[in-house]
Amino acid sequence: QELDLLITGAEIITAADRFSADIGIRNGVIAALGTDLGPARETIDAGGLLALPGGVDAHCHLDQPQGFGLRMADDFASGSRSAACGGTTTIIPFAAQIKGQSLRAAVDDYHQRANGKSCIDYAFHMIVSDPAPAILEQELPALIDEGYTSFKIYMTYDDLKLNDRQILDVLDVARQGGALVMVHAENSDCISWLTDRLAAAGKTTPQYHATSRPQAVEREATHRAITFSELVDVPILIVHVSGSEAIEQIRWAHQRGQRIFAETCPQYLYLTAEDLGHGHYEGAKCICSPPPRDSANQDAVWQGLAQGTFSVFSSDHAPFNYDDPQGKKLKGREQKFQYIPNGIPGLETRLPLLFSGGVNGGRISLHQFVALTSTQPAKLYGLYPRKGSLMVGSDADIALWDPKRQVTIRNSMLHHDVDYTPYEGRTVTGWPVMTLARGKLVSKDFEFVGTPGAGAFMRCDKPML
Ligand code: DUC
Ligand code: ZN
Ligand code: ZN
Ligand code: ZN
Repeated sequence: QELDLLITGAEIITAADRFSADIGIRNGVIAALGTDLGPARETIDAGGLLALPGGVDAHCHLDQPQGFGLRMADDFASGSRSAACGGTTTIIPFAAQIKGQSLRAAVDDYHQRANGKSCIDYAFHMIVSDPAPAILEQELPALIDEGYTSFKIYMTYDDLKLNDRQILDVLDVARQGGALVMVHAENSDCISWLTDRLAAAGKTTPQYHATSRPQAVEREATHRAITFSELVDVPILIVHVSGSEAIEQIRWAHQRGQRIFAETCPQYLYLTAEDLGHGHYEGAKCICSPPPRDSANQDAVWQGLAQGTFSVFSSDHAPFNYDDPQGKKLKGREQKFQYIPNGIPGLETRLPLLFSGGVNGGRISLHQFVALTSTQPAKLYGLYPRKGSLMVGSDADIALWDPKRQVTIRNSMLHHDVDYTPYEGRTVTGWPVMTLARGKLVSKDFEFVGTPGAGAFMRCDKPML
């Protein structure tokens, strides 16, 4: 039987292996790996390129409604397009429950938002902000069984945060259902107390965002979350870990034999708190939470990646325009750090930034790169081996990398709908010059060639821990 597509000449890299083989694709699936795979309707010559499993971006926010007249800049069309052009073939954004809303209604709402728009496959994590009895007893267990096997909880933000008692209740439901809970670990009262003190002293420019959320508030909440995980006896994953102090807590837990998983993001490798102070207000472009730290902490995060403290490397893409009344500029409102929406864009730059500094910088191996950006998130969120590897039978989600290609990042070349990138002007080495999703080209030579709506919703299996 004829192949739909044959990719020849690439070196195949997975989390475990490196070998030369042609890739035969039929019906969107990898049908064969080897030589002399027979006739194909189309062929891509990938000589000199590396074939990696497409990236799985397990932490991104798309089309998430905001209060105060703010609005995210990317929906599922522009967000998935940008991801695809950066070598990512699966995204797992959030279906966020609003307090008082049923969880089922939240999930339905996000299906509407994604339907017909995403050009690559997607799954959902839920955000549980209101663990009312009916939600804990009925909705959450039912949704876990239907393929929503992970959810995020917050220890900060008034509209999202759970108290300690609620966190224990929610973790217990995860234990019973075999779900994975992602924890945003920052101490809410400490942040609001520090913020009020800064405000009283007139310190409200963007640089004070970092002052209001020092590592201590992240360290304390990380430790508390680890303690809850121990009490309930359920693994958790700490998201967007920013520096050495939270890393120490995670290592401490590992030494005690606890199953604590951890994620970090490009901003903690490439940005610092100083970036928030540039240009008086323009530092707002780099406001995210937890905030970026300093170069010593960047080194600690790199070490955590190299040593296996982290399992997952995600973008935490949370897109807001800068020069926009609905974005960072806060038109009609006082321009104070505490009102600036938290989050930065990064779906398209996630993989090249890690590849450049990590693989080409000699800090991590190619296999670690694949593990952190594709295989491990696919396993933890129940998408493996459909996603996260290049095996016969896996979806033909493939990024073809030119490992030596030098690219100076410009927002004008990116495919999101955000009016800036925090990485403007940085030069990286290595770029995914072709990306295939289910055997179809979605990006080629920095251009989007995919189809909005071609991506399918994926139900997640139980986490493979
Ligand atoms: N947490 C996230 O996960 N994303 C954006 C902002 C935040 O606080
Ligand atoms: Zn968060
Ligand atoms: Zn500087
Ligand atoms: Zn996030």
